Amino acid sequence: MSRIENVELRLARLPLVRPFRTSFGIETEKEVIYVRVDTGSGHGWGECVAGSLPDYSEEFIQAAWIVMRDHLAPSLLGKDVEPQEVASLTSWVRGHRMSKAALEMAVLDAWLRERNASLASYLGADRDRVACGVSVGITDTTEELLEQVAGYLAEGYRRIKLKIEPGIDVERVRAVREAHPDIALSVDANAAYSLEDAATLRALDEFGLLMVEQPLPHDDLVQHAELQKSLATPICLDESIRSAADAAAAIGLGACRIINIKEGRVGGLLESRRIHDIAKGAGIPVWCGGMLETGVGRAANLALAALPGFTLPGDTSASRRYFADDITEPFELDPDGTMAVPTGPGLGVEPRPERLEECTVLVEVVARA
Ligand code: NPG
Repeated sequence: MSRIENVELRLARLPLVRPFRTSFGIETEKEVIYVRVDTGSGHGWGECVAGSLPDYSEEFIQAAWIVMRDHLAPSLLGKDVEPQEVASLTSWVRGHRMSKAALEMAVLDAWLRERNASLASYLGADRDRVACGVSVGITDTTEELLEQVAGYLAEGYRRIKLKIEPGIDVERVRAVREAHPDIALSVDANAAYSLEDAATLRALDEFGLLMVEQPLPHDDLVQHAELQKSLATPICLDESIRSAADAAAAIGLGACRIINIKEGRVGGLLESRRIHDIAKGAGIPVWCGGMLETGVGRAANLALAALPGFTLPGDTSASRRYFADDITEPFELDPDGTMAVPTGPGLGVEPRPERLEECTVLVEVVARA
């Protein structure tokens, strides 16, 4: 590819349609860093999924900004970088996977645009639409939850995932299951339980859930393996899987029967594909998670979710589930619960310039010395 001339970082804020509550806390607006790489002949965009607070992961916006500006971008500037080289050129920085992933996404976008190829075809997608699910935050009341679930089902979503936390779990799930006996239903604990809560988690077995996602701490595999032995419901790991090596270890230990892949959490789209390949080889279904991405990151998720091993609906919801006015043209759900995978070069979408300006609160450009 042509040399990387500069890397632009943009901090933006987009209001959320409704507050999103998980076992970590409540988010009312989406704060996001966009990364734009410019080469002599073109450009590419990436979206960094690091959150405002170091709660879901130790990564967070302010740290991501510094590590991209002072360490990662300078490692790429002035070089002809192939997408697969982003990981090796930045491997001297420990961790910071979400930041590395955002830069890799931008390089991939620019590189694919030069070749007039779509991200989905480059990754090896075998379909042009993907089945979509939706993640429902913790509500104040069961009535509110039932109302939201009914609304999403009416829109066509093919799988409902309920956020749970200790004390707001079994009865909530029972209420939703009774109202909708046949839907694909799952729960996500975001690491809020411990092995001592095994009885509560076992109580979920009677609801025929597709999976219970990340019940135990993020840095544990052994206890998940222990728990899985006594649960009928498949455990899906999210936070615990940060690399292809983690995925192989988790599968080997029997710590999960399903894996949620998020490109940011695992350091990029190429590592995501490696996890997909390992899981597929082991007969473990994967699906594409979401981190309240705006249109840029959503496009990348849709491309990934179109790979053959992604056999369960992902958290690849429509733009309007989160944003009244997304940064790109909005992604829309078909009434059959599927969404089209972008087919244009690279990510197939770009931030709309006026919307980007409106939402931007800070810009810094890291240029070649
Ligand atoms: O649809 O983008 C989405 C959100 C899906 O529930 C969702 N994401 O724990 O998986 C999660 C959760 C999350 C959101 C995690 C934001 C981290 C940040």
